[in-house]
Amino acid sequence: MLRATQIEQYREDGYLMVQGHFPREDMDRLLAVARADQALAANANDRLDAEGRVSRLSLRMDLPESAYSAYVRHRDIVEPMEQLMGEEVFHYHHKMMLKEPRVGGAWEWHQDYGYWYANFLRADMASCMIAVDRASKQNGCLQVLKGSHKLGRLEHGQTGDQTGADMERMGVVLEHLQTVHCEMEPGTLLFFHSNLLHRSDPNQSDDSRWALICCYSAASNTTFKPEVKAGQYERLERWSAEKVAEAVERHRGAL
Ligand SMILES: O=C(O)CCC(=O)C(=O)O
Repeated sequence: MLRATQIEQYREDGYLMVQGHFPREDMDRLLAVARADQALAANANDRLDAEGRVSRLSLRMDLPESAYSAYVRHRDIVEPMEQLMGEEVFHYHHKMMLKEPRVGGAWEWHQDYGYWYANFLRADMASCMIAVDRASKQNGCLQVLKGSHKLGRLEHGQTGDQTGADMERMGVVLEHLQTVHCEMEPGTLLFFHSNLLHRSDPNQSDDSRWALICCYSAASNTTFKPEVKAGQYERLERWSAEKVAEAVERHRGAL
C-alpha cells in the first residue's frame, strides 16, 4: 500500500514511480512468456510516428487467461491504483509496448484521456506501466511532463498514425513544465494520470524496451458509449503474487 506522501506526490506531479517493485526474476519470466507468445505477436499492430517509424503494441480490451491479465489483477497494482483514484477501479484495457532495438518508433506528446475521452465522461482514469525490460534514455524510456495533468484535457490531432496534443499549445507547455525521463529497472512501476502529457523517443539502442501498461477507470466514471463493452464497469479480481506467478507459469506451459 502507498504512503500518504506518495499519494500526495501523485496528486502534485500526476505520476508516481515505485522503483524495482517486482523482482527481476519475475520480469524475466514474464518477458520469456511474452517473447514466445505467438498470440501476442499476432495481435500486435503498428502505429507510425511523425517520421514514419514503426511503434508497435499489442492491446487487449478483455482479460483472457494470460500472464498479462494476471498482472492487471495483481493486488500490488490494483490496490495502489484505488488509493490514488480514491475509489474502486475497473480494467479498461492493457497493452504490451514492443519497442524493438533500432526500429521502435517514437510516441508523440499526448494525454491518454485525449483518446479515452471518446468513451468516458471523466478523466478519473490512470495507467500503471510495468518495466519488463530495463527502460533507459537510449532505448526510448517514457518521458512525462511533471504536473501536466493539471492542465485539463488538451485538444488532440493526427500526427502520423498517432493522436498527438495540439502542437501550438505544446510549445508553450514545454516552456513551463519540466520534462522527466522515466528510467526504470525491470520490475519498476510507473502510475500515471490519464491527463499527464507523455511521449517517448525512438529506440536508438541494441536493447529492446518492452513494457506492460495496465489501464483503469474509477468505478463511478460514466461510460459515454454504453454499447462499447470494454468501457463498462466489471468487478476486478485482486490476485496475490503467488496466484499471479501460477498464472505466468500456466501461460508458459501452454505455449
Ligand atoms: O510506451 C511508450 O513509449 C508510450 C506509451 C504511451 O504513450 C501510451 O501507452 O499511451
